[in-house]
Amino acid sequence: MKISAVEAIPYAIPYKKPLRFASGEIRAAEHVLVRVHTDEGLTGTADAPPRPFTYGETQVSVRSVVTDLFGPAIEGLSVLEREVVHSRLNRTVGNPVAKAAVDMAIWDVIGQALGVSVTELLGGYTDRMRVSHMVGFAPPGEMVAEAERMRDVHGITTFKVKVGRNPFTDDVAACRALREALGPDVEIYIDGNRGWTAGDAARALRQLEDLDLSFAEELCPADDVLGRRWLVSQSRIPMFADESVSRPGEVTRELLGGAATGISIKTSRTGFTTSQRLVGLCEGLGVDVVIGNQIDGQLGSLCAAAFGAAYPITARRAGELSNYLDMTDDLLAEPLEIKNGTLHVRQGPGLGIVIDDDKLTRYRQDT
Ligand code: MUC
Ligand code: MG
Repeated sequence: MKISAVEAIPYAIPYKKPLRFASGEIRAAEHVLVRVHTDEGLTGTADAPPRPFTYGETQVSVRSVVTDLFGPAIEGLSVLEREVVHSRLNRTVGNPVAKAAVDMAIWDVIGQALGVSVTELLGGYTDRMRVSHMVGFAPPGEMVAEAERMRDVHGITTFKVKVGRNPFTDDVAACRALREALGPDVEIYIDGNRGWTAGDAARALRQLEDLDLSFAEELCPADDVLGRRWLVSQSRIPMFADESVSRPGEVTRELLGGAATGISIKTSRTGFTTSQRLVGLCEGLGVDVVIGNQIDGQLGSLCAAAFGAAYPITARRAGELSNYLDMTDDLLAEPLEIKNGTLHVRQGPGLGIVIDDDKLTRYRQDT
């Protein structure tokens, strides 16, 4: 079965409220729906959520690189020639989100052709993921109210709290309010999106010490090379790398350089093929991972859950799978449902994605 065309459809769906964090904010999901068509009539689907403030990709650039560069480079290849696909995509160093969507859509086609789910194809470890909810910047009372709503309505008991503000004491106050309101049984960790200096991060971690945080993510920039090592060397909790590790080589450099002790894997950034390599790399090195959220909609969250459920190392921690709840609408014909803090993987074949055509017509931006 050969790839006959790759389609990229820009669409925009507003958020109910903006999600704010140290490196930016999201008011609308301005994503690109990627479809890989084949000569046998099967079509694979995935989502590309550009993050201009992180990787520099935009909705316009993703659409253009998929239709003008990546699509033509892989048309005519068999969907099973995955290494050829990747060697052609990886001639380009950047554009992780565009590459990831093409990769995941190809896995969707393969699953459909074989009549099995992508989770089964990848590893088939379990059929569900515990869910972690990401709480963005707001006054502490609002952050607490959001976390309580997620706990009460969806049963979520793991929370990633955005930090990285200046002064850092605002974040310390928010984390303290969350721990006091939610009690000792919920899991809390923090993500700084490079907002602090290593010195402020060290001071903040000392002030947060009694809050039983599980780990901290990307508190300061990767280019603070010695600062990050210094921070890791004194931290009493694991330090995860996220946007600094969008390629396997970067993962190796950050881990072996002593600048991180855990890794966030985002399928929106490394697709299934490269994420699979990261799993092997981290397993081999004895390094913990978390399934992260690139502020995905339901399609992206479905893909992240499909991947996370495939391996013990990725299913161990709660995955960040709930931020689509902040969107006013979505493209899936059958919405995802988080119950008792758990998201079940959609059964195949493939990824089990069915797009609501009326919604796509309403939200697409190319007509
Ligand atoms: C995260 O984990 O950092 C914010 C920016 C981005 O690229 O992803 C989000 C969440
Ligand atoms: Mg992060």
